[in-house]
Amino acid sequence: MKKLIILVTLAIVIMSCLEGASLASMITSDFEDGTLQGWTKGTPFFNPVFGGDLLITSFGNPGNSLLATDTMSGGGNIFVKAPSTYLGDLSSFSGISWDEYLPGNALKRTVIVIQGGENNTLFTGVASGQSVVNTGTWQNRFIPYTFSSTHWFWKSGGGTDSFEEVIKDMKGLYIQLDVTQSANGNIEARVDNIILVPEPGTLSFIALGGLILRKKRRNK
Ligand SMILES: [Ca+2]
Ligand SMILES: [Ca+2]
Repeated sequence: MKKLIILVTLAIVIMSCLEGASLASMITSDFEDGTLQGWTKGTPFFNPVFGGDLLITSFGNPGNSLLATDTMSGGGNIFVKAPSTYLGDLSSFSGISWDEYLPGNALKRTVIVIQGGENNTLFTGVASGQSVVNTGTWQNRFIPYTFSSTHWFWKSGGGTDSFEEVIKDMKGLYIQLDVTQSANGNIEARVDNIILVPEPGTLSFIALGGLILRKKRRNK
């Protein structure tokens, strides 16, 4: 009987941890509260010139989304910088996912830049299908947090940390939103549902935890 009590207590402790983990492991920005949710203007490069503005509009996927406008002739480095919840040791995450909506005059798609490691090394991340500009609909973009030569490009002039070192110690995540040639109030890319995607293993672990929890609640 004593053994059973210990086992049940242990199970409850593990399940409470799982409940916490499921909340902590889904880092998402959906802009539904009408704020930038910690995203700020910023560029990963030296002498940064941020030639635009960031707005929350009701044109989202669904609800609200983050929109960048170009306010400088010739355009600037219109990057949006992630809050700290997207940074740190990301080696246990599968990758980063976001939805983009491009204006009709877009010439390119959104890309990301990550910065990290001892030397603040920079890598540019490109999702699949970069050559095709899909306008008029929301499109999902995903980049894995494991190295592949089709997705990741070392930024010349940046540091010399390996890709793995950067992923283990990420200090900056930026999304490039300048997708058109024109400037001066021009509408650039919109983004929504920026998700730090957990490993499939973590997901099934969370799903299993959820199942156990539901069963526990039903049995109450
Ligand atoms: Ca939204
Ligand atoms: Ca532009």
